[in-house]
Amino acid sequence: MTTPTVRVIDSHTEGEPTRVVVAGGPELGPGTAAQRREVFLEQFDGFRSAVCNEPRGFDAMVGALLLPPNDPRAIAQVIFFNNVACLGMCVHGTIGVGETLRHLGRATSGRHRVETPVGDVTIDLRADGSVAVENVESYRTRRDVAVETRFGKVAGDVAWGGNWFFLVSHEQHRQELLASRIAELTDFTWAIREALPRQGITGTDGAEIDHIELFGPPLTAHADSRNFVLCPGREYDRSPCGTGTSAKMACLAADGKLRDGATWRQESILGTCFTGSVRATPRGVIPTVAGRAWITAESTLRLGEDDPFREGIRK
Ligand code: PYC
Repeated sequence: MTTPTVRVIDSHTEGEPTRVVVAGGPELGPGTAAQRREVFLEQFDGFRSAVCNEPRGFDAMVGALLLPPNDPRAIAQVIFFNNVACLGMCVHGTIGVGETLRHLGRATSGRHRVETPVGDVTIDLRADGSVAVENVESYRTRRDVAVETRFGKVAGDVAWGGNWFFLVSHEQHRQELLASRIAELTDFTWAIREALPRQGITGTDGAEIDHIELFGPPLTAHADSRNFVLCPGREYDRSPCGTGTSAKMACLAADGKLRDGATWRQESILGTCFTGSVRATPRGVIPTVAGRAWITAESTLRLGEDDPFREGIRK
């Protein structure tokens, strides 16, 4: 019997890894990205875990299943997933997908539509090597909500940027955002993450807030802000988190602190940067976030039938 194989292209976007599945992924049938994600969640969780988790991946890996689009005007459909679940949208991952399509010769410079489970986005493959993503509409739903944690009371905003975020300013958290403090920052943000559902603080329709974002002053001269972002699987985002940057810009715009077309430079905990801007909508903003991705590997994963960790090491 031949061993099932999966062809992947790995990249990192400003430090955060993306593994694009280009062949050997599951057959999800016809449909929109949201419909196919339901099938993926119900029937192929082992595949998700095999691609992201050890021994083939590691906890920070974000997978992107590349699918044919539902609407032929789009270049591709993508479902994003990580070590524990599926994501709604993923901007760093979309930048990685854009760079992968360019690397494969499947996309030329310029703008292309990409279907995701939370709506269509547009990628712009730029001549300078960067990729800009016009993300889904982003907006704040709650401002200055207090949550009681084992570190004390912390107030933050709830906003959608393609995933749900709880955003906390430096005045509120008082943490030093240094790469040498990733363990402490993870512990602090995980305490917020656990406290939110206990205190009934959710996104729209009871949606779980599964990303926590702390802000502070930038360490580099060109940036406007630095962040630390905790992702759903208890890993931190090595990039400035594009959906998190979208949520942040939606909050700034709602406070009258970011006007249409002005530039926002968001620095990550590793010092890498995304450049963003917004266009106002009646509910919030349409954000554009740009950064660079670098291809790191082209590999074939083998999912041996007799491999005890065929579906990865699940926690
Ligand atoms: O860039 O949107 C993002 C993202 C979400 C989770 C990890 N990165």
